[in-house]
Amino acid sequence: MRILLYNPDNGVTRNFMPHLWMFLLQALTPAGHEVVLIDGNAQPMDEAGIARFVREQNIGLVGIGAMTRMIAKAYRMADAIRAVGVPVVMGGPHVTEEADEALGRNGGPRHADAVALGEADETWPRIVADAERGHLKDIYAPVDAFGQESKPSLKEYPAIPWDKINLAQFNLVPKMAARTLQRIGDGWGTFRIIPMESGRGCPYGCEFCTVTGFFGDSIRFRTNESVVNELLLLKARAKSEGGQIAVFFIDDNFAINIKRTKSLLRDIIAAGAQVHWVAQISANLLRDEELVDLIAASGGKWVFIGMESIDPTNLADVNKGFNKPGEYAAVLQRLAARNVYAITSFIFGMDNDTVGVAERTLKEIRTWPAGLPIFGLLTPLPATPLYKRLEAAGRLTRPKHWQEFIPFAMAHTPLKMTIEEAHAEVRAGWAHAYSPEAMAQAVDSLKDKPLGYRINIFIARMCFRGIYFPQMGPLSWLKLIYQNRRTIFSLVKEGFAAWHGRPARTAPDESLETGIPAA
Ligand code: B12
Ligand code: SF4
Repeated sequence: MRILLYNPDNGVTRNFMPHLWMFLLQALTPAGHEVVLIDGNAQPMDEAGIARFVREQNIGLVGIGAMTRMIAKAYRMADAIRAVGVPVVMGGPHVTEEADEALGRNGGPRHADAVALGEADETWPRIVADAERGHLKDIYAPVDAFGQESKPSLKEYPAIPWDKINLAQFNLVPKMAARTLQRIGDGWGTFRIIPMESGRGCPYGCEFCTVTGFFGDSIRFRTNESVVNELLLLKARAKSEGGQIAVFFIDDNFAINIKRTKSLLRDIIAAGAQVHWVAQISANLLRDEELVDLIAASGGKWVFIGMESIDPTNLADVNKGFNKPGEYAAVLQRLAARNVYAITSFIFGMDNDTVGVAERTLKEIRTWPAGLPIFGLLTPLPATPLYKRLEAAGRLTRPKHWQEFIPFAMAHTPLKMTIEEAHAEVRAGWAHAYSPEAMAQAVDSLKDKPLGYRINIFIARMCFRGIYFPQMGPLSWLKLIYQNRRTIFSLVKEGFAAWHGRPARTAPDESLETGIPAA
């Protein structure tokens, strides 16, 4: 049977990284089936396009995975596929919490023939077998022989065949530049950000987060050996095709068990398996100097930190009191001292936020080493403690907000601001943090660093914004480039000066040790 695994885009912004679940389920598919992957972020498709694709390619089963904000599109695509007679199974965090919605059991239309609840590592082979026999069940739940929920152990993790998978759709280097760039340095003909997990689960239970409920509060890890082998495979592939690879460790808290993280990083270094990598680590775990040394030595370039707020009352409200705003600056300096930078994530519209929260936050950010700030709004995702609290208090204004995805729009009323004021704050956060002046300031604040690092920060800032903020199409890119022409010109000028051996701010031998351009 030919199986299509499809991940929809949200129709507004674009991710730069493919989704792990597709590669994982592909690797877990029993022999004898052919699996085709389409990520809507890389290959945008509409309903007619996907219906044509499944018919022309003789697809016998479609698997769709989606986050809450992509679910409306996922349902539309599923409807189009089912209309041409091909069964659809849906999985992922949203349908796990809203299975009745996907199955049309709550009064709405049915979108999926079957739903895979929770982690599907062990149920997927069963789903494929049932689909082949034409006997799909409505619901597949990960349970043991006694009907108890069972979480897959990651000790026997499948080897994802990165050396063989067709990754053409995930190359971030534009086609027309690939040939030329292949000859630069070790080769830049391809550049891909690859998702990889080393463990699952998070015990912290922040109120707005899906993870503790979905993956559980006990953490499961892969063996160091399996992670190292995967890195080596990826590294070899990049080398063989004259390209670059960076890895996003998608673990929710990569250093949740510091001892184990250190042992993994030491094994990566010992095996020469370093690639440039990004990971999510909470600020409280980055107090450990040895950990930060190992992060840098093992290829760590960017750390995503869920700072959420600079206000301790807000943090306590969402059960994230372990974040201490007073130590954010020290944590970021500790990272920057090793040339590791931070993606700092903030949420506005929290209950103690008042008008001006964006400017207060930006004022703090400007005192920190340059990084990639991101701003979102507090969003009640289905089944989270936050959703339940706001629902009980009658504060949800759009209880089924996912049925119509609107970027940067609240679904409840904050306590000390209006919804419109919260929207204005998030717009101000993005506008000021990524204005041409802020970009220039970020590059300039790194004047003691090699040119490569400054170029890296600049490119990362240009690209990263596009994951969260609409930045689609060549025109909006050209506009962005034009607005930032001064910074681009000064970086290029400095690069030429260094290249021609003229005195420049940067020593030539260190000038092109770039990190990854985007995460
Ligand atoms: C990496 C990541 C991202 C990446 C992009 C996604 C990517 N390319 O991988 C980035 C950093 C860009 C990102 C952004 C956002 N993310 Co995010 N992200 C993650 C993260 C950390 C890892 C995803 C992952 O690969 N997990 C590991 C795989 C193995 O798990 P999985 O995807 O759930 O798949 C398993 C099962 O769900 C199931 N399954 C999944 N799909 C399918 C499909 C089928 C057919 C079947 C059978 C089974 C199945 O089987 C898999 C194996 O067991 C998760 C948290 C997490 N730990 O999952 C959050 C998470 C998915 N993100 C989340 C959110 C909210 C966001 C943002 C909206 C944040 C924001 N406010 O801006 C943005 C949206 C971006 C956008 N473009 O719209 C939420 C989603 C909650 C929800 N209900 O939808 C999560 C769960 C985190 C959280 N705090 O709650 N994210
Ligand atoms: S630390 Fe991160 S992953 Fe863990 S519960 Fe909080 S937000 Fe979710």
